[in-house]
Amino acid sequence: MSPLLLTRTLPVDATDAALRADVLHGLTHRPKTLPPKWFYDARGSELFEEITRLPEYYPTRAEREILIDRADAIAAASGARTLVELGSGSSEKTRHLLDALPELHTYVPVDVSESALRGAAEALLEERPGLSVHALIADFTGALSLPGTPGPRLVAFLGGTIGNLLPQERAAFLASVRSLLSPGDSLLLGTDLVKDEEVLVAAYDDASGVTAAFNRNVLSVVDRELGADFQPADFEHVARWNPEQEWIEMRLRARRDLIVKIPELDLVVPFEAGEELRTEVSAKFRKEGVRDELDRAGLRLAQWWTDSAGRFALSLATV
Ligand code: AVJ
Repeated sequence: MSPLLLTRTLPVDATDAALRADVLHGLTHRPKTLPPKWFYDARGSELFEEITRLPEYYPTRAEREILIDRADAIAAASGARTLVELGSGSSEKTRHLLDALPELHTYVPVDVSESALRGAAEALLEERPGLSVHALIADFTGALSLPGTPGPRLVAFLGGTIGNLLPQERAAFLASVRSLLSPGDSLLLGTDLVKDEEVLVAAYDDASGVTAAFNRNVLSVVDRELGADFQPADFEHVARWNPEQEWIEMRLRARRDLIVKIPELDLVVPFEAGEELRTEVSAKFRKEGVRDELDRAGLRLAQWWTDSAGRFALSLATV
């Protein structure tokens, strides 16, 4: 079995510094915000896995359907010898792609979580002993540099996670992906699509309250990492459709007047009863919008596939 290569481009303390900066900035500006990347500690990642199995949360199943149906077309169109997966997590959905890419030489999973990378890579190497796996511990929203692996390269960014970036962040992200690609390389991008408000809101406010627990978990992360005294139960989960921006917003609404102390930041944060803290946007897309955003980053939409119910899309873009 070929060995697993692991490269860290993220300093060990980068996460801590970024969390401090994000919390300080987000809680001292109005409206208050926290970026969604801080949901995903061990508990948050478990809750997210639980979300993907909820009856209301269709995106994971819809994307899996497309990957299964189109794996051969993706393989043929990309001819990939290297698959790079940004935010790979458990690499579960990637199996379908890997299985359809017999010519694949190298898999490059990129994630901030070293434990997720090791677990996923070890499981994959058992199944595909000939595959070379070069895992990168890196933040895909920052500057990336990829190992020199054989082309063509296929860069996959699945799950609709691009929707968690704000429009300017999306533009910067796509431009940085573009800079990783040479002629013949491609990008496979998963995007959730605009649909009925009731369906969207239910997906982010499920009946069993798993998404509410996931949302409040960000407060537990700030408590643990920065010594804050948030009481998650003081906040109500809110999921709202923003029709102008065409995104779902998750918020946490203070149930009463509160004063939260964050000793590690020497910060005291007051909340008025009813005040809302925005914790996530999850943008929903249309084909024309995806095409435009790709164009502006110097990428060309070559293929557009949706699931049979038209809820989610996979785009294949080339340079
Ligand atoms: C990480 C993009 C897949 O925005 O749908 C799920 C995260 N947030 N429920 C999304 C999430 C609330 C999710 N993605």
